[in-house]
Amino acid sequence: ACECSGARHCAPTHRRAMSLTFYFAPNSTASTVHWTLEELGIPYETVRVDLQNEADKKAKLGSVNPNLLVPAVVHEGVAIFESAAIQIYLGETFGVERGLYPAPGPARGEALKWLVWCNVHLAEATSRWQRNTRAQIPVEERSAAAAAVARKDIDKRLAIFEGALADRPYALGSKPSIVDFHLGAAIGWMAFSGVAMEAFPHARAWLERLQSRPAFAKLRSA
Ligand SMILES: N[C@@H](CCC(=O)N[C@@H](CS)C(=O)NCC(=O)O)C(=O)O
Repeated sequence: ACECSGARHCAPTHRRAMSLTFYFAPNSTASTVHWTLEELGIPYETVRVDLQNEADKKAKLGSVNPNLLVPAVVHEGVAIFESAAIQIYLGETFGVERGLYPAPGPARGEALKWLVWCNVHLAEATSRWQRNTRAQIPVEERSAAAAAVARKDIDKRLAIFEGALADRPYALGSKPSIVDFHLGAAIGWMAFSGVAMEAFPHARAWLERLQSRPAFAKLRSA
C-alpha cells in the first residue's frame, strides 16, 4: 500500500501505480497481464474472480468488463479490458522506463505485431480447439473435425513464432520484454494443456528461460 498521505506529494509514477486494480483468475488469460505486473514491480491490488460462478463474475466484473471476462484492470478509475490492450497500456505507461517495452519507433512496431498476433491468431486457434474438445461444452456443439483443424492451426502458428526465435533468445532480441511475458503465458498454457513442444525447440528453450524467472513462480502461486 502507498504510504503517501496526499497525491500531491507522490512522484508521478508512484501516483499512477497507486490505484491499479487487477481482475484475474488463476490459470487463465489473465496470467499474461499478471506476469507483466510482477515483472514491472509496481504496486497493484487484486480481485480474484470465480469464473465458474455467474453471480461472482457479474458482481466483480459487471462494472469493469461488460464481456464478463478476465483479465481487466482499473487504473485511476478507468477500466481497461482485452489482454493485449492491457499489455500495450502497461508497456507504454510503466514498461519503457523499466526497459521492458520499446520506446516509440520500429521496435515498438515489432512489439505490437507480436502482442496482436498472439491474441488474434494464436489464441484464436487455441480457443477454437478448446471449444471443440472441452468436456464442459455440450457434445452437440463440438466437432472432432473442427478440433483437428484447430489443432493443426495451433502447430502452424507455433511454427511461425519458432521461426522468429531462430536468431534471438527473446521475441524482440537479446532482452526479455512484455511481449515475452504475454506470449510466454499463452504458450506456456498451451504446453500445459497438452500441446507438444518437441517440434519447436527454440520456443521450448525460450519458454524454459522465461519460466525460470521469479515472476513466473509468483503467478503460479496466486
Ligand atoms: N480476448 C480476451 C479473452 C479473455 C478470456 O477469454 N478470458 C476467459 C478466461 S481464459 C474468461 O474470463 N472466461 C470467463 C467465462 O467464459 O465465463 C482477452 O485476451 O482478454
